[in-house]
Amino acid sequence: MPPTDHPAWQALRRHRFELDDVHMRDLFARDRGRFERYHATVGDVLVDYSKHRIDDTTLALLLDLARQAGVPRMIEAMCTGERINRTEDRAVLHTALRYQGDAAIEVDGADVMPEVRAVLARMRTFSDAVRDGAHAGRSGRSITDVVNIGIGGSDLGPKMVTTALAPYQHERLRSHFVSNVDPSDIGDVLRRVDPDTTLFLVASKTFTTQETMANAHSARAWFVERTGDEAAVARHFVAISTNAEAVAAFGIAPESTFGFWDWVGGRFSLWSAVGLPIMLAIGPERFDELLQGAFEADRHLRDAPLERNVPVLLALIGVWYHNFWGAATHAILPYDHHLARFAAYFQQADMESNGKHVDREGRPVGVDTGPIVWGEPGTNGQHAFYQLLHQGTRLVPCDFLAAARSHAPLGDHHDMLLSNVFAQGEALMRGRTSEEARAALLADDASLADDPGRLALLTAATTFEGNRPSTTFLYPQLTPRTLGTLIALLEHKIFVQGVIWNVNSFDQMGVELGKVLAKGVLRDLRGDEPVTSHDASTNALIEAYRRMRAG
Ligand code: G6Q
Repeated sequence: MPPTDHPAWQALRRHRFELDDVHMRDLFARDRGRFERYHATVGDVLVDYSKHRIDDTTLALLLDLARQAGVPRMIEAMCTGERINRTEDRAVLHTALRYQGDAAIEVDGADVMPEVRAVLARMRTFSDAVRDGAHAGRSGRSITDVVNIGIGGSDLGPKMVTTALAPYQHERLRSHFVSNVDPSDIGDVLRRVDPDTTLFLVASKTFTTQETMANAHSARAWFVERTGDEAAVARHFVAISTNAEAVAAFGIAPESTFGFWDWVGGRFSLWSAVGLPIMLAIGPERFDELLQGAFEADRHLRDAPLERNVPVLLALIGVWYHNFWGAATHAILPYDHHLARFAAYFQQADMESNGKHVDREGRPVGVDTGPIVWGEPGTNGQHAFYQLLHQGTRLVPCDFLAAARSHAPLGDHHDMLLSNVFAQGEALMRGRTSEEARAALLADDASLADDPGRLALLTAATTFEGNRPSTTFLYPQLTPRTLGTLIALLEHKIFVQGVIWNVNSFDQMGVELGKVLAKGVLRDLRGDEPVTSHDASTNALIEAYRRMRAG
């Protein structure tokens, strides 16, 4: 059913106008129990969703919407292996990759868990061997550098998690990630590594992606040229893929191949063999903790009642802003430096999943779907784009993330960091009234009272309307387990939003289009005939490129 047909959607439209003139500052002032009611804990992650333009009526209506959209049924459908990815006719079972129980999870009547566990076991054996030096390079020296070659889902997850868990990194192993077909990317990495002690992981679900295959071929050519040892490719190259045939054609043997399955979407694959660079970096035990943390969130998604279900609540609050308040974007602002790639990761997870214009039946979806997701770590962002968050004309719901303990304590740095994140959430919510602004200006410079024009100008400029929403995620420390919980909670939020909008969150036709388009243009770049097959702009750009390239 189109989302707007749900009675709750219509009720929310009316309710939104009731909240038009309501300020969160007043909601907090008249309700001492607001935080108590509007926060929850999953694993060791505290989620504060009290700084939102919501009251009990809003939540009740949003929960009605979730029920009317069939969220509970779709959660079960996903977790039990139904083919909910209808366009690709696939199950969606990243939850099986981190499942810690002993029940069967079936796709078409076959339990996938034995295979999941078998691949994990092989990954553990291999990781241990590389980490303890038993799997050495061709000259007998231990591996020092691991280069993951992959793009999109085969890059962002492993890179984000490896960066996030840098404090757990094996002391001998350095991790590198090559994704872009821009030769500068692989060039920068190859300049820094020694072929004798480098392990390449070629990660591609399809093993046909242009960028990844180009980088993999270039890495292999570089390796053979430097070592003159074709036979050593087997020791230095590993494949991670669902396409065993293409891997074999590339020349990587089955014993160096780690498989996964079509029911693992690229952007949800870090929990599969695609996570091998993570396991190499942090070790199998820590990788298990990452899976356990995610499982905690999976269990919560399935078991928690809707009204206490954090991914469901976060999804609904997002829908509330995007569809009823006109918010087009969503900012992810980690006050946790190692989460530098967290926003980039969720930019893909969200925008690729819910950037859809037709619903699950192929009809125009009729409402705005996925938000534009963006963000940078704090406090850096404060000195850059926060101006717009505080005083711009647009509404930007924000997610703040912060750990109570740093992995690298230093003086009172961490307290300073946390004082910033709390102050930002509070300032966005409270704002500053013109009376407060005026009083502050006069307290600073009493002579302004003699210049009413300037006082009015400065008062207007230093007034903050506030009422700007944020969710805060607070956790004791960024451990593998906590990170697993955080990622899975936000993955599920995206899924639930897709259910509300009735879109298929698990295909990515726009990505596939990009893969096809570039191939046609590449043929033209290689030729020297006049280019006429595109629009005038593209034809001219291709010809200009050819001239500039020539010299
Ligand atoms: C993810 C997307 C996309 C994909 C890359 C790489 O969900 O489908 O980002 O991961 O295009 O694809 P391969 O892993 O097949 O190389």
